[in-house]
Amino acid sequence: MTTPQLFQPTRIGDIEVANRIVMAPLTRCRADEAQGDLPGSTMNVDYYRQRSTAGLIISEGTQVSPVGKGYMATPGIYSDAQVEGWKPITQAVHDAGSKIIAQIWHVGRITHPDLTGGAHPVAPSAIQPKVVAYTHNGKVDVPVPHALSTAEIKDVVQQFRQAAANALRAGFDGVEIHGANGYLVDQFIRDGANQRSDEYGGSIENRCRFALEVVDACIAEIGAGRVGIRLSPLTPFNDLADSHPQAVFGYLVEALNQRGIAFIHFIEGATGGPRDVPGFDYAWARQAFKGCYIANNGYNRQMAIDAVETGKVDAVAFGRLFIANPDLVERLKRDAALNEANPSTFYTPGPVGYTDYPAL
Ligand code: 8OZ
Repeated sequence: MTTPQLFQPTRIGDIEVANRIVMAPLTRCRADEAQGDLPGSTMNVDYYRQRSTAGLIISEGTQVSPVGKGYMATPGIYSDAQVEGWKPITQAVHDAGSKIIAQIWHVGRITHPDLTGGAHPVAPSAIQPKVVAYTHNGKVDVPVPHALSTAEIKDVVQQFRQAAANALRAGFDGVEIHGANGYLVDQFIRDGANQRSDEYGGSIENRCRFALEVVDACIAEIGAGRVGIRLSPLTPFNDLADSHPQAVFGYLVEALNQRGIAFIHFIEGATGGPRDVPGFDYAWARQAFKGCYIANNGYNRQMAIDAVETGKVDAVAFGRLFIANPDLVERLKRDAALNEANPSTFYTPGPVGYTDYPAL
């Protein structure tokens, strides 16, 4: 029997990968908050090293600025100390023969001043989402965000650009712009959060402008072959929706294609939930976008093998399965039993449920 293509090498933009199995970005809330949201503890390094048989690892979301942070103990990528912190992680992954890119992230309105050092959350428009934030003071409603001025938008674009530069300095192979799941980039794209009447709102072109400016800034800094974006056209997560997802994300996919970026990482359907949500044609996107199509959401071994074999997707990203199975690639190759993930330890400090899942 020939080895399924899922397990064979390919290129994702400029990045050569040993297989088409991608570790999805996973918020784990285990950075050193007291030291300034620093990654790079021995435990963090072990966690990534254990999973470095994935062809490509996408890091947990890393905020591009203090106000871009939405959860406790998530790492940043804006300070020199954070860049230093990432280095042992990227080094360990490379030493193990894998590749790693940084997911660069701004949460926009999905946060609370208790998480941002007191800074007020920002968004395209002053529309409060029905979302709670988990802070050191407990569960709190997120406030009505401050609508960014045009000058402030330009500053955020520059923060993403700096994050891309920092990512390469830290040893990452590239970046994934977090354009999914109701965070800042997605808040501009979808009309549920964007009611602006300037050049960043209203028409589809205007609503995609911020996303494309961020993409262009990252391309200018590190080259298109090292830039990708994660999109979730249909997810209701974080209280966000769009009235015409096919039209807006169709425009965006074509604009991204023209830019020649390395990949689009699609969350198909509702994040962590049903895949069969109507409203966007992923097969169309796969044809329209000539870069690498990374698929995510609820794939199992057979679905992943079939999707790559039939050319529906180029690579498959696994989240939960990688939390619980550090050696997921080997287990999928052998069709071995999988460990169950324990959701009660997804975001808790310490090694339990983080670095203690057994390998085969
Ligand atoms: C779950 C918990 C915290 C963050 C996302 C970064 O949805 C996240 C996230 C998910 O993309």
